[in-house]
Amino acid sequence: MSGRRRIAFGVVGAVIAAAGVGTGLALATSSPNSATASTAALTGTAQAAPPWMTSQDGYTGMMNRYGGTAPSHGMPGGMMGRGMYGGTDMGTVMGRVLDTTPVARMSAADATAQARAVPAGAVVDTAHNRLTFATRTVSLTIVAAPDAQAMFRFEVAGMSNPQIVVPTGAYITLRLINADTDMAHGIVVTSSDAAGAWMPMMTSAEAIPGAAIWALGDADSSGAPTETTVFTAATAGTYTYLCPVPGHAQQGMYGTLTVN
Ligand SMILES: [Cu+2]
Repeated sequence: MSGRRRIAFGVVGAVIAAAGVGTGLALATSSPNSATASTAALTGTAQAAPPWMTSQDGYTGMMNRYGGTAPSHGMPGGMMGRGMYGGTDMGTVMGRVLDTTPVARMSAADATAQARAVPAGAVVDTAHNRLTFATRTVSLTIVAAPDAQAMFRFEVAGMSNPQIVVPTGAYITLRLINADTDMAHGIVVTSSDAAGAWMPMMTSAEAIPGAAIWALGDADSSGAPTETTVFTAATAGTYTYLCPVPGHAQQGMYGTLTVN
């Protein structure tokens, strides 16, 4: 392993540690207050610690495999502050390693078709880049697009990062497909304005229980990784869906989920 790779994985270790701390703090501070009161009213499939934090196949496994213990001095500022295209993109590193995690996959052709398909019960408004569901049962497929198509974008019903509108109380089955061959992507529904943060995973728990698929590895010759989660949008409001991989939301990988 080159020195550069080792540095990259060291950074991943730091991110894991930081994300762990961040998540811990988020959980610890989730007692009722103005910021989280609405969350308490929401229902859905409870999700404990994100699997990547504990799974041997996830970030922890990545640390173990590469002998990484998190540097106590925190992030190398230069690397965390830039380098999106310099070979140190966190998604690139994560995608490669998460690629070893067994998940369901679909062909690239199917992933492309899913990115264009209009979900049942939904109306497409391309003029407003909006997808509106009239039904309370929502089956939503979101595709993290390959770079060639749209870098750092979610593709839904032929639109990029559309506003998604669902009725209050909608039971949402959310499927994420990572069609990107060289980057990990995930999706989290958050109530906060975290899209501009470098590491939204540190500061944002999912606003609706269950509304998170933290990361899927690279698409490869065996197909595009896909995972499904379910949650209920019980409380009206405006939420942000974003990719929690460091830097991706900041690069524009986010959109609005409106519950009304
Ligand atoms: Cu991403």
